[in-house]
This record gives sequence, structure tokens and C-alpha cells, in this order.
Amino acid sequence: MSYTEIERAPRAEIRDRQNERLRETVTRAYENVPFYRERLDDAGVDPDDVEGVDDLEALPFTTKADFRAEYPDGLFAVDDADVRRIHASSGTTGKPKIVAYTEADLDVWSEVVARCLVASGVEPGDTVQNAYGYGLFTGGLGLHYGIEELGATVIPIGGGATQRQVELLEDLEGDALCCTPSYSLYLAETAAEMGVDVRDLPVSTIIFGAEPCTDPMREEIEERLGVTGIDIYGLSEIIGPGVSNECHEAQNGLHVWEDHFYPEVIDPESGEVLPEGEEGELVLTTLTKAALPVLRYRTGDLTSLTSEPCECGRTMVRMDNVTGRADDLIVVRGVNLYPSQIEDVVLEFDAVAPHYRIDLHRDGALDRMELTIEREPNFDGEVEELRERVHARLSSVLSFTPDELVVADPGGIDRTEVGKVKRVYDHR
Ligand code: DLL
Repeated sequence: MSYTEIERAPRAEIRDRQNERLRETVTRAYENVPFYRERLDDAGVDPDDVEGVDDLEALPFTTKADFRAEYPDGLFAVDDADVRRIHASSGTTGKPKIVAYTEADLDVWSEVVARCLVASGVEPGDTVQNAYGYGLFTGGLGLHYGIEELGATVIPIGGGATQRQVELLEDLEGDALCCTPSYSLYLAETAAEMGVDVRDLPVSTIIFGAEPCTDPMREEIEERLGVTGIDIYGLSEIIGPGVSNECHEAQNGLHVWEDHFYPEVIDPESGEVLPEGEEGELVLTTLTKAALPVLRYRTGDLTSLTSEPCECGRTMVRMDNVTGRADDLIVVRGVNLYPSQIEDVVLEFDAVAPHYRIDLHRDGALDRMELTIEREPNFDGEVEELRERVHARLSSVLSFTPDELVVADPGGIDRTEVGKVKRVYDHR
């Protein structure tokens, strides 16, 4: 099943739609956003020469820095009176990125989120507990209206209030739960403290996103909560949640709703477009957004694309799940590695809980990395021996070992109850 016909259309039909919509988008951006007029003029691109997505490579990128420089509304393409809603994404530094939606944009958003829900296995009439934060963050309201659009029941609890979440899952018998991957684990722990095993509850699907999640982490979640974990991806600058979603049939890559968002993958260094299958930085172009058209946005997220047929029958390309961002790269004493590589290794150990943190320090001229993992409550072996085994495994898989490896007691690593989990603390 899919929510719309286009999700299964022949690729040539999707391509025609993309070409037509790209032409409209470039023209709209050029005529209504001084920033884009200047950028396209500088790049020597006449919007009339853009015939379709094959011409996209000639267009300049849009970056996070551009959003900052044009704060708050320099990238808007419509009059204030036509803006129905504003959201914002809080970066770690500086001003948030402000994003806007017309009524038509909100309709598109609800539709693409409804597609995500169907791909996740949610059906009209189901009950969905929405534990993404409501407010300026796009997660709460984004999922909310998609759930209603589908004809399912939404429980708009928002983030936090974890004991209440558990009680409501029990009492209202939600079929699906929407939250970040890290929060789902926290919820399971809280439930256990309340004497409730989440595996006994009716909830059968978790739609998780907003944060990276490796495959081993997903397996932990599925096992601990007795659910199918489905990955939903999106970002405020493009629309919010609902850019792409895994299908429950294959759970193998996220279908990009590419009649609304055109994906490319580039080499983050050279900016060159990479062929299908190669990993690089995801770049997205909106094809229907009215209030905030965005051309070739550099997301910073690392992934690859495939248009190989999927067993679910959808024809839209799939992106690999995002396990990291280009700027997550940790560089310590000349070694480059991503937190997800560490996550992959430590989660191989049954005795290690799916929580960790990385602290980076500088002693004089030397970088120092401290990795803290947490032992499982039921681990009854020697902590020192566990520490040594994890240390040896990190060394053999990554050819790298942290300067300090700490094995914390159960619950020793702080949990994130609201918002996105933070795992790397750079004190340098
Ligand atoms: O996190 C939108 C969202 C809400 C997506 C709820 C899914 C569910 P922002 O706050 O603007 O928007 O953050 C966007 O979060 O560029 C990625 O780095 C990361 N991200 C989002 N979804 C995923 C995912 C929302 N499924 C940024 N896997 C993006 C990995 C994700 N990272």
C-alpha cells in the first residue's frame, strides 16, 4: 500500500514532474528572492535555460551559512501575509534558522508525512502517540498533521513526561509511537522502573528520526521494545520530518519523496555530484515549496542513493540511513572517525548498554579522547575484563583506541528526555 499513486509511478513519469517543478522553482526563487537572483546571476545561470534536473549541477549551493546571513526572512519568496506558519531549527551556535510555510506548503507537508506513515505500516484508524516536541521544532506539528491527514488518531503528548507516556501507551493502546531513537530507549527504561515491560504493550511500530541511528542501535530498540523501528528523515530548511522514510516491507533505505524534494549526493570536498551508490553529502532541492524555495541545500548529512527496485513496489529512490554528519567527524591526533563507528563496535557487546559519550580534551598540545560506555544492569562479570575486551575490539576494528575508556554503572550516562541526544562533548 502507498498513500499516493506517484510513489509507484514509472521513473520517467516522476522525472517529468521533477523537471517541470524544478523550472517553476528556479523561476520563483529568481523572481522573488534577491539572494537567489544574485547567486544565479553570479553563476551565469539564466532561469530560462534550466530545463530540468540534468541542469541542476550548474546551480550554486545553498548552505547553513546562507540561512544565517539571511536571518530571519531573507530567503522567503512570498509576502508576509501569505505565510501561515513559522518554525525554527535551533543550531548549536548562533541564531536559529527560520523557516516559513504557505497554506499550500502545509498541505504538501501533511501529505508527505502521511506517505511516511503508510510506508511505516500505519493505517487509517490507527492510534499514534506523537512524542516529538511541539513548538518551533518541526517534529511535533509535522507528524501531527500528517497523522490527521492519514485519518489516524493522534495523541499529541509531545516530548518529555515519560511516565505519562508509558501510562498513555498502556491505557490508550497506541499502535505506533513517534520519537527519537534515544528517547525510545529511555522510555523503555522508565517503563521498566514502573514495572511495565514495553514489549507487552500493543505498540508495534516506532517511527524514529531527528537523530542518527546505526543498525545495531535499531536492533537494540526493536528488541528492547518489541517493535518494528522505522526511520523517518527530514530537516527544517527543506520542510521538516517527511523528506524520506523507510518502508516497513523492506526496512532497507528511506524512500525520498522526490516529486517534492530532489536529492543529489556530492563529494563534500570538491562539491562534485557522485554516482549512485557512493557515499557523500546529501544535497536537496525543494520542488514545490512556495514560501521558502531552496536550491541545492547542503544538508551536511552523509548518505548514498539507489534507484534499484524495492520490494515494496515504490519506485522513488532510496537514501541510506544517515548515521552521521560531515561535521560530526572527530579528529584526534590525526585520526579521523565518526561517532557511529564507535557505536557500531560498542554495541556488539551484549554486556554494554546502548548509551555512550565521547569527551574530547586538550592537554597542552595533545588531544585526548575519553569514551564512556555503560554496563548492562544484568552484567555480572568483571568490569575490568569487559573494559579490556571493548578496548581490544576498538583497536582491531578501528585501529584506534580512546585514551581513557570508562565503564559506567547502569544509568551512569545522562539520558536525554527532551530534544536530540548529544554524545560528543568537545572541551578543546
Ligand atoms: O530533526 C526534523 C525531524 C523531526 C526529522 C522528527 C525526523 C523526525 P532539524 O531539527 O532541522 O529537523 O534537524 C535536521 O537532523 O539534517 C540530520 O542531521 C538530523 N536528522 C533528521 N532525521 C534524521 C534521521 C528535524 N532519520 C537534522 N537520521 C538533519 C539521522 C537525522 N539524522
